[in-house]
Amino acid sequence: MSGTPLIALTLLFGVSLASARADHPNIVLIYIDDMGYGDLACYGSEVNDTPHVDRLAAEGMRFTDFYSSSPVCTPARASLMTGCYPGRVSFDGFGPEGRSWVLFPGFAEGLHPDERTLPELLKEKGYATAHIGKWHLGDQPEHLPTRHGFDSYYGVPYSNDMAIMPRRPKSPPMPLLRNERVIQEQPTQAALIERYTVEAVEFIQQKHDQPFFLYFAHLHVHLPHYVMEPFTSASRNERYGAAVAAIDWSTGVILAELRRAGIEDNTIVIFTSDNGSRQRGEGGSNAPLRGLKGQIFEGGMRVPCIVRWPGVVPAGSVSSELTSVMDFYPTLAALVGHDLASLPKHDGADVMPIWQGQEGARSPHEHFFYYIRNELQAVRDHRWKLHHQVKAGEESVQLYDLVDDVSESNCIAEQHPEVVQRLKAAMDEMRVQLGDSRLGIEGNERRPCAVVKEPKPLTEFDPDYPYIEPSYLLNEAG
Ligand SMILES: [Ca+2]
Repeated sequence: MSGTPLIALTLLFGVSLASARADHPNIVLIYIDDMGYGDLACYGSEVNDTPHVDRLAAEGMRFTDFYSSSPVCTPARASLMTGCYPGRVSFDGFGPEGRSWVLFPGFAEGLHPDERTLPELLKEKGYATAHIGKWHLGDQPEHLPTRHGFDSYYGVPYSNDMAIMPRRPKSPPMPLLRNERVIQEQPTQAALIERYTVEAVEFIQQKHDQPFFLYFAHLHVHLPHYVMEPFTSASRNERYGAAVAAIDWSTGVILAELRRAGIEDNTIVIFTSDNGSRQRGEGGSNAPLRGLKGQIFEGGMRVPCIVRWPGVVPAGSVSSELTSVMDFYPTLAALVGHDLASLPKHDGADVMPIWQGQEGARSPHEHFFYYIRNELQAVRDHRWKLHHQVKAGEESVQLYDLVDDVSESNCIAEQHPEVVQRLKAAMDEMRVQLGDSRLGIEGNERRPCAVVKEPKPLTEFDPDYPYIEPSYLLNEAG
């Protein structure tokens, strides 16, 4: 008699523990810089070898219609942290008159302290949070990752071409930060992926018995391509293929570490890119999409995305639902128990039913909007994409059927005037919210970013300092 309640209690306790773990899985978000839609073997590349990332896709879900919020770095990363289109958090123009599209060393802007970032939301629910790699959301002390929800930071806070190089020999040397301290100036770039990966492994080893969020943002495959051996020798696609292989290796190390720690099944692994490839003869590919980094054709903004969560996300699945980088914020916030209505207004939506492969799960987004800085230039719904631009008073309209014409090669605007009108109206509604500088519309839902007075770069060129200037110092940028 007396044993029965004890067994029942144990079972009950066991069940609640199991569900608590499911509610607070670890999250590893691997974020690539400038990786194109066609750069992974599991997305059709025949020149890059990516066995570990391919395995991630085979064990999880691969998305065919996943978007970054911007075709360049800084705005995309602001969306990742806030779940918003860049304009909603005023991350769509920087520097004098907002003319720069991304942040440069010593710029004044950063995320506003009132924003509740993704790592802050996770931290509130007991997560250990670490950011490794490229931040690119402000290099002033007030703007660093440690001020926006990360317990720790290790990395270069912006792009890897913001460094001493032949064309800019007296630039601020590239800073490597530990939390908020510069621990090295102008590190050897080829070695950084290994240093970052070791840091990630150490974090997993230290935090494996509590929920953690690891945000690992690579410096590859942004130019310049400094890549370590043995990847350069083995590459079939020159230095670009080597950079992709290095990322794949690092991903394999992280997956192995999760397995060794026994937390593979209780960890969501996300792999995606901040924008499409430059695709200007450096080895990158957005195939079969049209367009490049910096453009609102699909190749600029539609990027690879893979989500693995064993037992929850169906293995080997493919989703063509429209999702975006902005969806991680509400999806993960809701998962750990936040009431989404209590969060600052955001543009992403909880897409967990899609991740779970629920029958009939559909994209919660009626539209997706494509911005160049604060200029709204295109919109898509589930089938159609309208480009609507005005240059020197001339209106340009293109309409494509993304289901039948993913490479945007056959404009059918004349055949579908009603679709053009409907999508134009959707753009006009969005302009009321987030503005459009080209049309002189301010936007009534824009929240300010933070701006510091008297900003300055974290480092300063010192002619007497023994910087590592290897003979292979490259002049590539972009
Ligand atoms: Ca980028």
